[in-house]
Order: sequence, then C-alpha cells, then structure tokens
Amino acid sequence: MADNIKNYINGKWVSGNGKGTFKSINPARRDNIIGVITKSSHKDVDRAVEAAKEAFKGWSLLPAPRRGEILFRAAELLIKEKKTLGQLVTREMGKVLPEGLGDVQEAIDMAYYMGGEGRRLSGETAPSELPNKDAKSIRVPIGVFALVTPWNFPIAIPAWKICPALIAGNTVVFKPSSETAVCATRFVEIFEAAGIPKGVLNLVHGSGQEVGEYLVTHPNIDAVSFTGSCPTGEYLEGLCGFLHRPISAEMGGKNAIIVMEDANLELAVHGAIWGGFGTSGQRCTAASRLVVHKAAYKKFIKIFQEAASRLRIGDGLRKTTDMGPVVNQSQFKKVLDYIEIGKKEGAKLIHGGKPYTDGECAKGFFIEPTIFIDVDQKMRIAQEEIFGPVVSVIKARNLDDAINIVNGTRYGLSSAIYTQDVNKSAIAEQALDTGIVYINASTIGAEIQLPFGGTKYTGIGPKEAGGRGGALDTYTKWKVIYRDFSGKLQRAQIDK
Ligand code: UN1
Repeated sequence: MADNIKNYINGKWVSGNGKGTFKSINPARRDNIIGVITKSSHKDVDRAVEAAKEAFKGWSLLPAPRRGEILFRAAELLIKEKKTLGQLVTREMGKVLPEGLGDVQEAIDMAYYMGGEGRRLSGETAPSELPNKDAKSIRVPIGVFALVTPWNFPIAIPAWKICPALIAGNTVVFKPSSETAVCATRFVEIFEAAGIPKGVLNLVHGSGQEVGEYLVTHPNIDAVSFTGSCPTGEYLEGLCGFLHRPISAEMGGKNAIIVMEDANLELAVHGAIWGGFGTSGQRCTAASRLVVHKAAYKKFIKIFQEAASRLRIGDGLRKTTDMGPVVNQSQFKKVLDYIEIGKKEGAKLIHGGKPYTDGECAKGFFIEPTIFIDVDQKMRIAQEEIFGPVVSVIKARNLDDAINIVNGTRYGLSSAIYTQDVNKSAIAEQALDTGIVYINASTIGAEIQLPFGGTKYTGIGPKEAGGRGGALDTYTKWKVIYRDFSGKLQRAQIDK
C-alpha cells in the first residue's frame, strides 16, 4: 500500500489544497508506488510561511543550547530509524542500500554536529580603542528560510539545511524534490517526535513550478537555500537578486580525477569506479571525467573497464547489487541522449551505452555503466553535467595539462589526484580550482564538519555544511555591538 503523504504546517499534518495528486515511485520497479501526494496550492505555501513567521520570535529567543537539545534528540531518533529510513531511501530513489544507510548517517552526523553548535555559535570580542567601552560581534538568525532540496540525497541534504537553519534560530519552510517526498516526510516526522515547536519547521510538497518558485519569491521569506540543477539555481539566483534576498545555491559539477603515471593504478580504479558509478553517477560530486597521464592511459583503461564489467546492476535492496537505477524517466532519457551525443561527437564508446533490461531490471530505469575514451575536453560529454553512470576518459600530456583540463569547465565542485609523488599532489592541491580537492581518494565522500561547495558556476553564496565559512555563514547574519560605559560622549577616530 502506498503511503498517503501530507504537508506539515504549523505543527499539523494536512493534505495539500492543490488540484490532483502525484506519485513517488520506485525507480527499480516502476509499478511499485511508494507514496501518493496531494499537490499543494499557493495557499498552502502562504500558510506555511505565515506559521514560520509567527514561530520565529519564540524560536529565535530560545537559548541556542536548548535548540541544540532538540537536534540531539532528532539524531538519536534517526539512529533508531536508520535501517528503515535507509531502505526507504533505496526504494524511493534507487541508490544501493549501503548508500541509503550512508545518506541517513550523514543526517545523524549533521544533527549531532549542529546540535553542538548550540553551545558555540561564537562571534568575536575585540578591544575598543576608547576606555570604558567594549565591542563584540554576534551571530543572529536571519528569519524565515525557504529550503529547496534535490532527490539524490533525500535525507542528507535536507539535514544539511534544516539542522544549521534551526540551530541558528531561523524557522523553515521546506520544499523537497517531488521524487523523494516520502523520505522528506519521514525526516520531518523525526523532528516532530524530537519536540520541534509548531510552526518552526514546515513542509510543503509540490513541483518547482507550482510551489518552489512561489515559495522562494514569497514576500515573507527572508533567505533561501537551494541545491539542485544549474538552470533552476541560476533562475532562482536571478529572482533573489531582484528581491535583494540572500540565496545560497549549490548546483552542478563536472568533477575529475587525475591519474598520474606514478599512481597506484588499482587504487585509482577503485576511486574511479566509486566516483563514476556510485549512486549511478547521480551525485553533484560524481567523477564524470578521468584525466589520465599518457604513460598510464592504456593500462588504466584496461583495468578500469574490467572493473566496470564486474559491476552488478539491479534493485539496490539486494545485497548482490553494486549499482541501482537512475531516478526517473526523464533522467533515464537525458542520460541516454548524452550517450548518443558522445557517440556523434566522436568519443570512443568502450563499455555500456545502453539501458540494462535483464530480468526484473526491465521494469526499472537501469542504464549500463558507460565508458567513453579518447574524449576531447571540448566535447559536450566532457563539459556538461550528465548526472548518470557515464564516464569520459581524457588523455593528458603531463601534470600541467591535466590541471588545465580539470579546470577547463564552467564548474568547480570537486577534483582528485592519484599520485605517489608528494610534490605533484602539492602542485595539484594549489592549482585545482575546485571547492574540494582529494588526494589519493575519489571526488566523493565529503565529511559534514567542513564546508561543502564549489567555485564558478557550481554555486553562489556561502557553502553548505561545516561551521565557520560554511553553513553557519548561510544561516546567520552578523550584528556588532559597542557598549559604552564611560558615562560621557566618546568619539571613535576623533578622541585621541
Ligand atoms: C552530492 O554530491 O550530491 O561528498 C552530495 C559526498 C556526500 C555528499 C554528496 N557526502 O559524496
């Protein structure tokens, strides 16, 4: 039986007021409906924003350590529910179960980490230039946040946003991807059980066109955090620019692994398989390009292809599955279209390239792990984000050439280098223009205690995750306070 999924507004579960319903389906078995969701109307958004605005005063005045206690309780409940939630992630968006469980673990880590921030959230004190005067900066909440999240990390990314937003004292209207509405609903239920006061966290389901844009531009929204596709993110950046509204947006990537001639090739292949085909390539951080030194090129390709041919494709709930489906019909078509584009551009397809329809997989959106070699870095498959199990291998003459290739796209999320030479790794670390650089590890696997985000068109505004320099900068604004206890007029810069 499919679940009947509702909005959560002002502490109550209520059906959306929109016309009709939409379904969340299991991408491994299209006939398996995970949830039926009533569409929301603008009125639902109005109510949710109103509730969040109403709740802001009480929540922002609650001492941050008390807010943190709710996050700790949420973390504990997530631990209890980890298995069920992990399985739900797999059923609703297709990633294999160990990754589904990892998705939940990332939320647990974030809830604990941000819960601890409740006792830090620190600013600065600085000496005043005048006697009997002190000066400090403090972080204050911004107000009502619109949080718009994608389907590829249906528990982790909502946690990246909701936990810091709440610890900082903001209230929230959360609009998750329609593809993973059930995961989002279960996640909000955890916060309800953890004791979040009514109106502090609200959930509204619906599409970007029907609900998302209206929410982001709503007059009573104070700031926005978005993770998703580039076209949507860039469009929202424009709207927020006109509204003078802060937005933090995390969007695409065209991440690359450099493999040098001295690399441990077996290790590099493990990283390339995990980065390229983990989550069926549906990560912003996926290693969709492999930039391989000419001296290692042939050998690397051979072992990489052998490893790809060992990947077992299927329903992510099965223990024997290494790679699940892509999330839906439109993603399925988009990835297959890119494979055709790659062929037409003259890249050499050496592995995969087709839907995978063996046995029960015929019922889902499965695509073979696909490898193109001899890719020219100007080709579209080397420049555009595919978000599927398609990897382009590019030959590099030397380290400089490899670095230029990696930096030669509009994106800058993550990059990696495999080398045994400490100097080469140091040069790469310095020259790679990406928000995250990995040495002898794949392009994926960022930890929550450091900022996550990229350069160039990957994102705008402060980053996700982490504390200072990351999420705390997204979810707080600075206030500076000067206190003069001299009892007389003192003039800065003048009384010397
Ligand atoms: C994403 O790539 O879409 O770094 C998010 C990682 C995860 C988060 C990835 N912690 O791979």
